[in-house]
Amino acid sequence: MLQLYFSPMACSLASRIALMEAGLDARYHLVHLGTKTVADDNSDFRGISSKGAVPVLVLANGERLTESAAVLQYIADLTPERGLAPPPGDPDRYRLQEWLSFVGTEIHKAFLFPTFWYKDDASLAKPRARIAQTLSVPAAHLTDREFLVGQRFTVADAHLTWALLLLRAAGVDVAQWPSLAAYLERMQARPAVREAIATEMALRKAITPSPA
Ligand SMILES: N[C@@H](CCC(=O)N[C@@H](CS)C(=O)NCC(=O)O)C(=O)O
Repeated sequence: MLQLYFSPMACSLASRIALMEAGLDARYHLVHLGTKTVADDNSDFRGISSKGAVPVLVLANGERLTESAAVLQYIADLTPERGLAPPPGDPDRYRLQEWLSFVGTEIHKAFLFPTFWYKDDASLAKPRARIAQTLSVPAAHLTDREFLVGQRFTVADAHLTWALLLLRAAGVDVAQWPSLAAYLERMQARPAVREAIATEMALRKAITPSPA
């Protein structure tokens, strides 16, 4: 069985969404990113991946795959009938990779990562100055489209959905871009997406100490 190392509401949420949209069973291992420990047995997560970052997907043959763009495409290709990625060779496959890369670099690493890990204003000035321009790209693209690629939900949508949820948590009001707000609402109406988010929100609440 596939196994996913994840942290609640981290970028690994996109992989959980993909697994659920694919209808694939998996064992889920919660990772505490602050201490880099696996909740199951308190072991060092760096023993699973030297990168110390989620997602890590353990494949049926025991190999471990990291990097959201790779993990998401791997999951999509396990169930081609679900259409979670255009098939290899289809020109739209490159569009999918274009969006996975955009979300992973321009939104995640350029904005969300510094926002959640470096809280000081000096480090955040440049990311904050850039984010509106960055988000105008998917906002314009989604003005007359239901999904990022083609006519159906793909793993690129799973990735962007996660990023938009985190943007909200990072204080970016997605409502400034009506097409993005409507898109996020549409994505959250999907049963698999809704269930994945509810599961991770509950886990996050359970492990985050409530404010005194
Ligand atoms: N390039 C990786 C980035 C993964 C990543 O940064 N994951 C975050 C959670 S969203 C993490 O585990 N951070 C812990 C760390 O980097 O120490 C990907 O796209 O999967």
